[in-house]
Amino acid sequence: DPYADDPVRHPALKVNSQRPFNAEPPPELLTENYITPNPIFFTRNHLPVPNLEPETYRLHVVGPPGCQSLSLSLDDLYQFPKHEVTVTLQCAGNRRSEMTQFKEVKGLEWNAGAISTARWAGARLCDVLAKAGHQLRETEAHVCFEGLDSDPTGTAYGASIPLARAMDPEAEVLLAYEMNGQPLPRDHGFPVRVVVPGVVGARHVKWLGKVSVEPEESYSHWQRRDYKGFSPSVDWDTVDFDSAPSIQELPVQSAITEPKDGETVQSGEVTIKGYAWSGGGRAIVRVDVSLDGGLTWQVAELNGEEQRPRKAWAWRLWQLQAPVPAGKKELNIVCKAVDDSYNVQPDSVAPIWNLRGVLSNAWHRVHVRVTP
Ligand code: MTE
Ligand code: MO
Repeated sequence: DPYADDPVRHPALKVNSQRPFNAEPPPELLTENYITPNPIFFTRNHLPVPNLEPETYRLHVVGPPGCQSLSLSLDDLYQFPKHEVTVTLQCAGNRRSEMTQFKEVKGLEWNAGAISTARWAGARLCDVLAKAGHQLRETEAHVCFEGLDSDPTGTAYGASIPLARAMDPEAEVLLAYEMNGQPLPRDHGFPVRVVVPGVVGARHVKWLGKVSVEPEESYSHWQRRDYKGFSPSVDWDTVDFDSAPSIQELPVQSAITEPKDGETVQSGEVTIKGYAWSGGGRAIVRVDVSLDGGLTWQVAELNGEEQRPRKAWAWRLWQLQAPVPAGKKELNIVCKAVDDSYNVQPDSVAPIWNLRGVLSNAWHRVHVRVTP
C-alpha cells in the first residue's frame, strides 16, 4: 500500500477520499477562526504523501541557457529574506457537489470547505530566481514546478505559472517553509511548497523538488488535461483540453457556513455566517444576503483582516444578524459577494456547469426550517 506511510489526520475532517487523502473541515469549524488551524486546513492530495528528510532535502532550480542552476538545501533557503503573507487557498473543485446535483460531473464531491487560510512564510520565488540569474524578458515564459510525490510509474505532480507573476515582487509568490508559524505539516508540503497568492490551489505545488523556467507551460497532466473551464455544452466526447487556458486566477466566491442546509433555526432572530474571497488579489467589497431566495437583500458585516487593494490575497469572513420575518416556517438563505472589479457570482449553476465541475461559484443557498 503506497499510502501506508501517510500522516495521521484530524478526526473532525470530512473525508472525500482516503487514498489519496482528500478532506475538508466542516463548515462551522471553517469560519470559527480567520486563520484556519493547521490540523483542519483542507487537504487535496493526488498521490501518496512523500516522507522527506529535511537534512538531505534539495530544491533544484533549473534555468534556460545563460542562467545558473542551483541546488538549495533548507538552510540555503533560510538565507533569503523571510517573507510572510496571509493567503487563502481554494481548490478549483470547491463546491463541486452543487454542480453534481444539477448534472453528473467527474471529480471529488467537495462541499464548500475546499478552501482555507494560513499565514505562510518563506523565500520569495523572485529572489531565488534572481539568484539564478533570471530577468523578466519580453518573451513569454513559464515557471514550472515539480513535486516529490509520484505515481507508480514515477510521474510527479506538476504545474506552472507565468514567469511574469513569478518575477513580480508585488505578486508575493513564495517558496514557503512555514504555515502559521510551524514547519509545513506533511499533508501541506513539508518541507517546501509553492504559495501563489490569488491563484487556484492546483498551482501551489507541495513537496517541491524542482523549479524550472521554460518556454511552455508545464506538460503535467494537471496543467494540460485538467483544471480548465468549458461550456456546459462540452461533454467527454467533444472536450478539447488544448482549446481552453489553464485556470490561474479564480473568480469571486462566497458561501454560507452557518446555519447548515436542512437545519432548524429559532424564530425571532437568525445569525448567518460565511466567507467571501476573490482571485487575483481582488478585494471583497460587499456580501449580500437574502432570506427569501433572492427577492430581497441585506448587506452583511465584513469581519477579519482588511485587505490591501490589488493585493487582497485572503478571505473576509462575514456575518448577518437578522430578524426572522413573522409567520415564516422556512427560510431560503442565499449569499453572493462582489469584488472590487464589481465582479458578481452567477445566480445558478446551470449556465456555469462544466464536465469537470470546476469554478463552481453560483449564489450559495441554504434551506432551513423555523421553529414556531
Ligand atoms: N502539490 C503536489 N505535489 N501534489 C498534489 O497533489 N495538489 C494541488 C496543490 N499542490 C497537489 C499539490 C491541489 S489540486 C490543491 S487544491 C492544493 O495543493 C491543496 O493544498 P492543501 O492540501 O495544502 O490544502
Ligand atoms: Mo485542487
